[in-house]
Amino acid sequence: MNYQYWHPKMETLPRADLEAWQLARLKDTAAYALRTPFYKERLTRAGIREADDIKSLEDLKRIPFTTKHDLRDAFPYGMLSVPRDEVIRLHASSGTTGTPTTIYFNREDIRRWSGFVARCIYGTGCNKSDVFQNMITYGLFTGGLGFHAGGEEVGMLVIPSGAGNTTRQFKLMQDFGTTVVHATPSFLLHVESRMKEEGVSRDSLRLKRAFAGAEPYSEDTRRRIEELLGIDVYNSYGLSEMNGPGVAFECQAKNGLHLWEDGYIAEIIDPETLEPVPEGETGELVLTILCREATPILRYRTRDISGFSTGPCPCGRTHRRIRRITGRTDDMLIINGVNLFPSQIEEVIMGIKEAGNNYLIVVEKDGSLDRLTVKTEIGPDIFMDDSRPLNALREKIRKTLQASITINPKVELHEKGALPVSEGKAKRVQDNRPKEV
Ligand code: DLL
Repeated sequence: MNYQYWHPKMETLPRADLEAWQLARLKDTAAYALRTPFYKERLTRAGIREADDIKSLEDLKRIPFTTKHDLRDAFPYGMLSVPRDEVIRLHASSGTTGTPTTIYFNREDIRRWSGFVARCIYGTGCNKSDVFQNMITYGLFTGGLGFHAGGEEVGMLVIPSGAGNTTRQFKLMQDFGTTVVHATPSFLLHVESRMKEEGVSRDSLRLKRAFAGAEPYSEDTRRRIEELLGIDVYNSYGLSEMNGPGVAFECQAKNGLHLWEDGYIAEIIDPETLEPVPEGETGELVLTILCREATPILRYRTRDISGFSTGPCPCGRTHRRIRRITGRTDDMLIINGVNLFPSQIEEVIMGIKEAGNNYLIVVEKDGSLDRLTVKTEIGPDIFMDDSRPLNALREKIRKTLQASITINPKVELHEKGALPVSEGKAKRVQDNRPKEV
């Protein structure tokens, strides 16, 4: 494989140099953080009154974690560390679960962010001859503008199609010969299942690659999208608190996501004890941003569950890789005392080829017990009026799920297109149990 690097020197920097870079950048970031009342108080209490009080990367551990709660408390301007006039953009989380969190960027911050996204895109083998259709939400969400800028930086022809409207997406793909798309994995699956109805054949498209992220998905889902569309799918990870996309990305070796350590310091902790887990073990990802002046965030608890991949990557990059994120610590369902992550269900469904591309997990109370129902669309080769294959599929899903999750779910099969589709992040779980107070 001929691996290509956007920033060859930085992407293959020896570890010692990378750590020296991180230390210098951590000091810069702390200097900006000390300008905000929130961090001034926190850092001073940790014995860091000025940036030079940080002598080594180990000193990071003296700084307390930052949580989503802290960012909300600081809304709207409490985390801003440069004069308002220097800020040229903001992005915000949707705020559907409470006060939104806002991140500010100055010109340099935007430039650096675009550079990281360009690095991700280029590392998958794209170049300026590509036509890139960005099928993700623009606006306050970082996925649209983040990838847009990265794509332009690489020099690709960027089509800012945004999410939704599959008919128009197909038209754009055909008119302009789109070679690369970016979307959530659930939207990619939806696009694929609409192809037949829209009379679009795979051969009428010139697609080669897709970037898929913004929500968890399994290796089986990746494989399904790759096989159905005949393309390469690359996993893309990021979060708005850390700019958005461009934090970690798969290279062409596709064995873990390189986390750009010149832009971020990553730690994996045990979410209960808050201590670091042994190297390679799974835990909660904690990130410190090193590439943003206007909103520095130190030791942010992402709630995302992952771990470092071990061993070097054949691509030659020195930046450590994290494993595919399986979910969030706050995603976990407890069904009659058994812990369950939605990703475990997804893995089973996507591994059964007769099952369709969409599913929904419903949890309800049945007396004092919890009841789990998994609603699944059927694949194109099965018909709702043909009861034998239908019953066989239902039983196959039920048995495989039971063996995997040790809970016996009810399985409901639905016609293709019957379950709700989201243009952005998929809402896979409906927990209808009364909330405990
Ligand atoms: O989703 C940024 C983004 C846009 C990433 C486009 C990739 C592509 P938020 O809306 O703040 O930002 O949501 C961040 O989404 O903490 C994870 O829980 C989840 N997430 C993002 N990427 C992945 C991924 C954007 N590849 C939250 N795998 C994160 C699993 C992901 N989960």
